[in-house]
Amino acid sequence: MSGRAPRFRLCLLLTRRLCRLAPLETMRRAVAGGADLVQVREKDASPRELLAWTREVVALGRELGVPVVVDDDVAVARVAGAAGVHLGQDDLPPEAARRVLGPEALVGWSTHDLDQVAAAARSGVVDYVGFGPAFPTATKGYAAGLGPAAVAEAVAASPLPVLAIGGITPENRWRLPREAGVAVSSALCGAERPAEVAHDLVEPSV
Ligand code: TZP
Ligand code: MG
Repeated sequence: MSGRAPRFRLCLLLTRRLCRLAPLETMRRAVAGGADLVQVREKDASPRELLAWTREVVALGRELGVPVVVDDDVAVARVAGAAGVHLGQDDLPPEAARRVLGPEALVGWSTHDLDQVAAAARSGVVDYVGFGPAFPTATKGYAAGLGPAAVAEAVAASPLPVLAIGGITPENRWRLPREAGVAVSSALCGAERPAEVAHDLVEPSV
């Protein structure tokens, strides 16, 4: 897929505890700066709380015209009317998520090596893959990243769009292939000016 425009250029991984501004304000500004996908990522919320919060994010997503996917939880994605779900390797298999959410839903799958990238393509039900960690990140406790070369290999091998993830900032974005979109949590959520950070992630200056 080298040279192809990424399906999504910037996914905001929205986690309330990491947000410097009010979380919905962070989302509003990140989308204004160029985020074109939002993932609700709340590892510690109860299902009930996650559902209530996801409904708020989905409502804002509709207002802003940006799709919202839910990390891990297919039931919450469906009940909240989200655009889809983002699955890890230990979550429900993507085929099951597709059956629950239907043909129009977005189904993303986290991958960490080329075998997993190939499996995502073979599944026939995955819309995009996350690939990482690209760089070390405290957000998920990775002391080391796979590195830009591994991301480039994944992009070259993947027939599906790739969102690189993990430790990505405006300063290191340029090291990743342009054909990959990026999924970013702390650099956006922790920002005082999320629109500017989003802009710099979408249009790296170098
Ligand atoms: N998967 C791999 S790294 C990561 C996830 C969810 C965390 C991304 O967060 P940050 O803060 O952008 O490194
Ligand atoms: Mg997960």
